[in-house]
Amino acid sequence: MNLLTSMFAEVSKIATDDYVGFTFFVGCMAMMAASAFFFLSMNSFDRKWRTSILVSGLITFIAAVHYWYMRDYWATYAESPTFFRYVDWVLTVPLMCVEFYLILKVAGAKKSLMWQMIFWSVVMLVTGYVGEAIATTGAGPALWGFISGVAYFVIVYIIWFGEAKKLAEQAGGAVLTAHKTLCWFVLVGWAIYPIGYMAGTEGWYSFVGELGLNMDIIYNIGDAVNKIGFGLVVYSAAVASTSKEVEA
Ligand SMILES: *C/C=C(C)/C=C/C=C(C)/C=C/C1=C(C)CCCC1(C)C
Repeated sequence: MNLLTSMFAEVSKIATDDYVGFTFFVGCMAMMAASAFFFLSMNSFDRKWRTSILVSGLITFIAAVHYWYMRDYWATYAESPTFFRYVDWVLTVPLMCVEFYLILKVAGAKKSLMWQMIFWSVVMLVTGYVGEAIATTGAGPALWGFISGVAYFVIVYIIWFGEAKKLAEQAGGAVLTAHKTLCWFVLVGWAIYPIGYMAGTEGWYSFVGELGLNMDIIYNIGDAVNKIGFGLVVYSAAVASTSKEVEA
């Protein structure tokens, strides 16, 4: 009996209305399933696509491990696992920048493009973390969130109008289609995060939280959409370009 109770004590209950706990759980499963999918399908593609698919799998795999922790953290403390959240992002968002570079490599993308994007993504995340976890009072969150937003728009500019766009147009075909879709993911999908930030921090935008929106649920939805979605865009591009080569 003692053994049984101590065994069961390891597992915390999820209340039926604990939507944060629920989305952590489902997010974790979805990231694991997506990783298995990307890793196992990798070798059916042409060499030049394999690294891109591998990176898609790494992104969802890193997220799966973090979601495993975040789910437990939430279940134990009923608090937002801010630290794990940002460790996850600071690893996976730069990998998404690498993904842009990898698909544009056929058009001659330079490493400098990748490093530029990685730099701005790290600025975006570090300043976001400061606003969410360190400078959490007064004008802090709004100010740091604003700086983070500027870095975000620099990334949007590079891929929509800058060097990345020119390269995608030169490449054409499956690369251009994939690039365009990824651009929409960054403009619309990534914009989910600042909404979560506004819902969870204090500032002039407190009305967002008062609407009943929850930061963790919004972040969890954002992660599922963006990490799995990004990977699937790259996967479709690989499928499209591989089947074209078979026909030819
Ligand atoms: C897989 C994780 C991804 C794609 C995370 C993306 C995160 C962002 C685009 C976060 C952006 C933020 C702002 C633009 C302003 C407020 C602070 C942040 C960090 C939430």
